[in-house]
Amino acid sequence: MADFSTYFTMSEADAIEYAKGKLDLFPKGARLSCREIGDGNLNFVFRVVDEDSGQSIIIKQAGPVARISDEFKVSPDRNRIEYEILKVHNELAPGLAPRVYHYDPVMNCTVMDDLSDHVIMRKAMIEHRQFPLFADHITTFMANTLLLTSDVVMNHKEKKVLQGKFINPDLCEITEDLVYTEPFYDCPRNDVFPPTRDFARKLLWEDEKVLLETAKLKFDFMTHGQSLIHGDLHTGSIFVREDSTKVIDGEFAFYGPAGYDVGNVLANLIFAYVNARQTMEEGPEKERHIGWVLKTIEEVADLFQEKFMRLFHERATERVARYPGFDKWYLAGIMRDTSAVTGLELARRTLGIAHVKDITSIADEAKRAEAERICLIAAKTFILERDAIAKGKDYLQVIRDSEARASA
Ligand code: SR1
Ligand code: MG
Repeated sequence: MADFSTYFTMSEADAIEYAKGKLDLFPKGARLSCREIGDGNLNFVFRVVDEDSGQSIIIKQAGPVARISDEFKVSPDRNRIEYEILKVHNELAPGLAPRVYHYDPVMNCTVMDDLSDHVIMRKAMIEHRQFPLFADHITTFMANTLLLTSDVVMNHKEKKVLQGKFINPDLCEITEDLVYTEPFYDCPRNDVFPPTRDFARKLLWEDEKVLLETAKLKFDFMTHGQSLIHGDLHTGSIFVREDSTKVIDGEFAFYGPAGYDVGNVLANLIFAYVNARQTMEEGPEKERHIGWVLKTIEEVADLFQEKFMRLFHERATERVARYPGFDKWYLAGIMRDTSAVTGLELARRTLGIAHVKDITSIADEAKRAEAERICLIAAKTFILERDAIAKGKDYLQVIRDSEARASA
């Protein structure tokens, strides 16, 4: 039996032994079972269940390479980052992240709440389910975590110490490559749906204006240590239930532009919208569902700004941040980044290596091709027109305009 004193990639049986020998979360002699349930790009996720009481936990282990491809050699230190960010999220946004119990720097694993009574939001959105509290929950999460870790609120020396804990070179490199660079040229690693290739070439790859803006945005991402961001806040990193939202998978966390998180949420809601638009049968159910998704997009942009501003006025400690007009200037910068990142995420999930099921599961080829055109046209607008896009209604207008242009 392993004593877990040297790292190895665990099997389901090892995870049971680990829970019995290294954790104090189950009664002695409990009959434990385990299943590996990870379906993300990077890690192994073991669900360990006490067969008698039904009590369960998650053990998440980082392997030495990414699951999506062993081309990505990602430091297992990402597991420490995930543990640390879960503690921060529990403190700043209570109830909106799983509780975390244990971190093991040898086995590179973290133990947290099992959220099996929730469902991964991307999956639920593809099933066209609705979550009426989501916009409220996620905007509280983002306003709290992004403002309260910034220099507006935190003591600047303490912020720099926190920033030091979240230096995350390997995972930042993935984002720099996969989000900011590769989708904007004919990179061999891209996985482009054949009917989309020529369209992408003309719309994005051959447009020097677009390329220049993505270059500026990449340098912002690498140098603007504004807030402790989640760094990968797409709908695959969010568990939902009708009455509950939990943010998971914070291994990409680092000090970066606050708009990165908000833009990720908005772009992934747009993918959900496009999926419903292209796959649902015409009728009142479709109308209701897409109406809810569009309302959610609008509310995420607007509620985030309201809550951020309110919190800014309650919590700003930095003297100069309280000078009249600074609040609006600061938030306008975040919303400009939000628009740009919405565009980058739409483009990279369509053209790059890491796709989203909302689009790839559209079985009809012509409908998928149209979906991809909508996403790419919107992507370009969100990037180039980022100075003018901030309110919820601006997002809806871009979606409407992109739909009209995609089918023209
Ligand atoms: C190599 S990892 C590919 C993608 O999966 C993660 O969830 C991030 O979004 C990353 O870009
Ligand atoms: Mg992830």
